[in-house]
Amino acid sequence: MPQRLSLATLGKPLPYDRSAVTSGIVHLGIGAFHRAHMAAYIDDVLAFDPAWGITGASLRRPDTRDALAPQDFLYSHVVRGTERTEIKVIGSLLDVLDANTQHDALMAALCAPNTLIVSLTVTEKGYCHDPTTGQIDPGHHDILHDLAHPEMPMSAPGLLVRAIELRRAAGLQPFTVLCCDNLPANGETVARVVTGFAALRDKALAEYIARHVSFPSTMVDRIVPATTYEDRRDVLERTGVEDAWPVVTEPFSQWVIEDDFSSGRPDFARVGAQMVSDVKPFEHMKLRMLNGSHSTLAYLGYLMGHEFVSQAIGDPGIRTLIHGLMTEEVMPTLPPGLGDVNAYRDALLQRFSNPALKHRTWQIAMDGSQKLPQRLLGTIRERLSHGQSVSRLSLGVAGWMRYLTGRDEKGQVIDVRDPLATQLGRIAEQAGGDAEQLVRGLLQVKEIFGADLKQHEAFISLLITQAKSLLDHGARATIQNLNAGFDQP
Ligand code: CS2
Repeated sequence: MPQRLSLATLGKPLPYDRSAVTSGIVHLGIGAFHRAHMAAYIDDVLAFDPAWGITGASLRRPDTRDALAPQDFLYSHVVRGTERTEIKVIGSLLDVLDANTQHDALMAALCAPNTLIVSLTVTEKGYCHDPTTGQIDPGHHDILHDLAHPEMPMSAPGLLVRAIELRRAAGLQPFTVLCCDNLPANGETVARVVTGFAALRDKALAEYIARHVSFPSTMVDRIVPATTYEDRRDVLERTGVEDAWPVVTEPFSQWVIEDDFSSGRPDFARVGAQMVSDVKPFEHMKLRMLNGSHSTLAYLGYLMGHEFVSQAIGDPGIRTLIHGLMTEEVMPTLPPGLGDVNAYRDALLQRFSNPALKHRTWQIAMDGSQKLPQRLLGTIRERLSHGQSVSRLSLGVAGWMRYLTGRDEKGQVIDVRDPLATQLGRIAEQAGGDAEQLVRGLLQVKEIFGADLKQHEAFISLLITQAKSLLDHGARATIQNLNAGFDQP
């Protein structure tokens, strides 16, 4: 029977004395991305500064805690390059709390004097906000709960506001709120959502937060597929110990952080993060180039039967489409000063092609209502306002609309996951396969498309043509037809 990963069974000791590490960070949303990205950077910090250990918290499910508690919260960080795999044990996670059953412990961690940073990866849907306005959604079920039970919040905004309120009452300095989610101007967005929620409770508290709490923006980038049973078996075969929840990722990692920390921070630059005064250019490039391409190839690739990103980008038609989307429709919208953007594009195509990463198109296709505004629609708006073409970008939107019909091109059911899945599915069902009804029905969803895009007849007409082609002829033919209309790269 193989031994379970733990401090006692560690093959190679950690590069620091784990018993000397104290918690300086509470992280909300202890998912695979955080454990592959920020927690790995912090693991490097601990080699020279033990004050920045992480206390993690799961807001939705206890499964991460259940998996890691028997392992002293250690886990395997598996980096799969095209040539080799490297495994490192990460020790920066000191505890994982289940917010639903350990609420008091979580509040105690948030209010601890040595907690100076609260970071978040709660995904786009975790902020209970309207993606087109960036404002808190006062009608969100979690917000309604937290307004009714301010001392027992369950949402990320509710937890942050309650902790800041208690820290203020105890005479403690506030922590810095460090958003690590794929949102535009993520620090400003979280500040708006948190002060918006506080204002619903107590305007003076909202003003205190606006005045005293730092919300630096960040750009985060690392591809992290969901961990599979095969990944667990691979770790056991390579290390000889059983790890209930390793994380798998790529060699590439990037973290750009605005240097605005009211209560101190680790030396992030020493472990490879970039400290800047303005993250926006980096975030613009990443959200539009990587994530816009990701969502486009995810929907169209899934419809064409490609389970993994590497298969989708390996399809010549999709590769030509994505190359053209980035080169002709995204890169011209990027600000100057970002270096060699052609090289950035080519590096993205290489990263997407990594066959060692089993990154499912279905995983990326999730939560499209929360992702499309910042990944595709912002770029579309900007180009439409200048009378520029958006045909590749709009095919990504049309692909998402076709995906929402819930049936793939073989007639098999698509498991559509989205906070608005019921509403979107109803619209798609009412459309009954009619492209115009599908497009016009979905464009009415204000949380996704705002009030402007449904007025743009040229864009609507293009979407209808593309959605009709996807429904009548399939994604492959539609992509071929689109690519044929352009000079090949
Ligand atoms: C992906 C992102 O699942 C998704 O929506 O597009 O998680 C992507 O892998 C990361 O942003 C890469 O940095």
